[in-house]
Amino acid sequence: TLKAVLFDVDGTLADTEQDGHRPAFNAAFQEFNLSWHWDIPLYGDLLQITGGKERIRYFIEQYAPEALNRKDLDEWIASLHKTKTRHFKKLMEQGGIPLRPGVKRLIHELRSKNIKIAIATTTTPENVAYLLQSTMGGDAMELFDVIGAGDIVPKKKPAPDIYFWVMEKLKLEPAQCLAIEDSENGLKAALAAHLPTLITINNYTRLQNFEGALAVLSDLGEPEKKFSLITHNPVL
Ligand code: XBP
Ligand code: MG
Repeated sequence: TLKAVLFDVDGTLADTEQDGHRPAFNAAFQEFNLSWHWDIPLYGDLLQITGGKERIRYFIEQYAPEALNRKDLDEWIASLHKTKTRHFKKLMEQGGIPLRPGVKRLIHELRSKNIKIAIATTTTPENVAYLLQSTMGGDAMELFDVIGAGDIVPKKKPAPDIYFWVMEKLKLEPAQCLAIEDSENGLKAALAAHLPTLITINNYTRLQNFEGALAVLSDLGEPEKKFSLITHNPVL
């Protein structure tokens, strides 16, 4: 029987990428007097690299290799990324990013049925707090039994490490859990951790490969707005 649901954050709980993380990166670049700008299509491409620091490094390698000569490259990326997190916080506090349909309802339904809820994400832990507090109020973090985020494991998604970390804290086996993800990288991580996984797509991820998912849904639905089933994998 189902004992826990493990939620991804970015793209799953809320559409944070396009109007949250992306402008936060751009604001940090401006603050550092860089002429870099990540537009919507470029950001879609950069999303194949999970983790903000990793994404900046990948961008430098592809588009701004002169920065590779910096002796302090690691520290510089870290401080650029810290600035990005500060801007992300500001954006979340302005409250511009709502939870996706059905997320709040599902969280409360699971809790009322004593099914544990957890978070497994590559995003910085503070970002999880900023999003949850701005959308569900000050105590929102306490709704979750385990929160696994950011650099707590060295290898980010698509590696399964964050899911293994969360399941160990929950003291549960994969077959007792359900993962909810929005992206191919997230699905790969969850499947590599042997987790049954449900996908809710968004604009950045709708054309990705979701082979192996239990089902691919438009969203988690609300009583008044039923979700639609995009594909169903009968093998699982
Ligand atoms: C989310 C990410 C994150 C965010 C930015 O992937 O890749 O990197 O884009 O967060 P997933 P940070 O939804 O698969 O966990 O800048 O804090 O890393
Ligand atoms: Mg995601």
